Amino acid sequence: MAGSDIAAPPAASAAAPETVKILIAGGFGVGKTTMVGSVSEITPLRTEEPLTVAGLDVDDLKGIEEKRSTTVALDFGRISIGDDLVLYLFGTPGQQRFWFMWNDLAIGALGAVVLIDVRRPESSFAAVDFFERREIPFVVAVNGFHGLHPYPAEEIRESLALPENVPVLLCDARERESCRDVLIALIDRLIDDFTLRSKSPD
Ligand SMILES: Nc1nc2c(ncn2[C@@H]2O[C@H](COP(=O)(O)OP(=O)(O)OP(=O)(O)O)[C@@H](O)[C@H]2O)c(=O)[nH]1
Ligand SMILES: [Mg+2]
Repeated sequence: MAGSDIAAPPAASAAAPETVKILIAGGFGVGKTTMVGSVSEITPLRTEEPLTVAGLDVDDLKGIEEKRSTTVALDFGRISIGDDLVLYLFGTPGQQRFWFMWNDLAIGALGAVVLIDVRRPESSFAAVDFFERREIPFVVAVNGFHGLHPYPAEEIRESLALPENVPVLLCDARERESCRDVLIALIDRLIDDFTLRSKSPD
């Protein structure tokens, strides 16, 4: 009987992955909900409400006349990058009347994707300002609606007056791989920023 009633020690459990909160932001109808849904490995949480005649005065549908619903609070999804990193994705609402929620959504976020509709880049200018002012690192992802990318990334960088350390990527918010590449570029930027900070003398 010696030793038979001694339970074997539990197998060493793998270290829990790091979790990081990321915002998917940008103007009205640029494809934020689509991006979170394309890339999430869980069924995303959505808070979509139909656009109705009552909102015609406040919902600027110019250029996105086919839009039928809008995010009224947030999107939520999750994606694992390898075994040791999990990204929690929070999609912001896009309409100006819901922007007050961005401050709360940004709490604890390590980084952001600013999504731009290639046909209406001005609709995401405020999102660029938002993250610049709060010094939250971000990448710009240009969603080529209908897969069209008439402007090279460098032209878009110039038009937004973005510094060299802000990656600008061309993407398709409907394609998982494309959205994943955007998130990996953001993680690379976060690592670069962290490395730079840890080398700085103060
Ligand atoms: N053709 C095309 N349609 C897209 C693309 N991305 C999004 N859409 C469509 O455009 C519409 C708006 O996309 P959403 O993902 O709801 O945009 P959003 O930024 O979340 O919108 P709000 O939350 O209302 O600001 C939806 O009908 C999408 O199916 C794209 O890359 N190409
Ligand atoms: Mg949305």
